[in-house]
Amino acid sequence: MGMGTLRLYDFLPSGNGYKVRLLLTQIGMPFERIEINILKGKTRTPEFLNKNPVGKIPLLEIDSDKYLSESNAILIYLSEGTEFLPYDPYLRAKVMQWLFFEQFSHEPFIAKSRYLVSILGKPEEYHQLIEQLREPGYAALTIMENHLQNHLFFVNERYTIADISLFAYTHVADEGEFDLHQFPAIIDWMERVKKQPSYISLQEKNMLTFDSITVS
Ligand SMILES: N[C@@H](CCC(=O)N[C@@H](CS)C(=O)NCC(=O)O)C(=O)O
Repeated sequence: MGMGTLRLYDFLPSGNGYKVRLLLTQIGMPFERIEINILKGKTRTPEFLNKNPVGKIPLLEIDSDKYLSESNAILIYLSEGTEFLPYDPYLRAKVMQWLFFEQFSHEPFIAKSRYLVSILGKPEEYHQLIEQLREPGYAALTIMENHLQNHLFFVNERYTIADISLFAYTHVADEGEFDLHQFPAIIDWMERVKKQPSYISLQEKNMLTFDSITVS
C-alpha cells in the first residue's frame, strides 16, 4: 500500500463510490475524499481524464502516479490481507464470481434504474428504458434471493467484499422502483450487513474522511 494518504475521487450518491467508502471505513483506513459532481460533467475534464481515461468515479489515487478505477477492482486491492477477502484460492474466486455477477447481471439494471429515476430524476422521460431494466433486474435479485435462502452471506458464511459490492445498489433498489418486499432473504441479509462493525450508510461521512474543497 502507498505511503501517503489514499485519495478517493467520489460522488456521494454513487453506490459504486459507496462500496469503497464502506470498505475503507470498516478497515479503519483514513482517506481523503474528493467530490466529483458527475451531473456537472466533472468526470469529463482533461484533468480528471488524465487520471482515469474511462472518465468515471470511483477512482482511487494510491500515489501521484498510481491510480485504480473500477469499484470492484478497488475492493479487491484494499481488502487484500484482511478478513474481507478470503485467502483460499477457491473462496477468493467465489468472491470474484459474485463481483463479476454484480457488474454484468446486477448493476447495469438496478443501478441504472436508480440513476434515471432518482439521481437524474427523470422517470417519465426514461420510462421505456426503465421498463426494459425491470426483468433483468428482478432476475438478478431472484438469484440473490435463492442463494441467501440457504446462506448468511455470499461466500463462506462470512461478510466479504462480495456482500459489500452487492449491498451497495441492492439496499437502494427501491430508489429505482424495484420492490424488495418479495425478497425476504435479501431483506434479512441487508439487516445482517447493516449490523457489521463500523457500518456507514450510503450518504454518511465518517470520522476518518476529510473532504477536499472542490471548485465547481
Ligand atoms: N464499472 C464501474 C462503473 C463506474 C460508474 O458507472 N461510475 C459512474 C457513477 S456511479 C460515473 O462516474 N459516471 C459519470 C460518467 O460516466 O461521466 C465501477 O464499478 O466503478
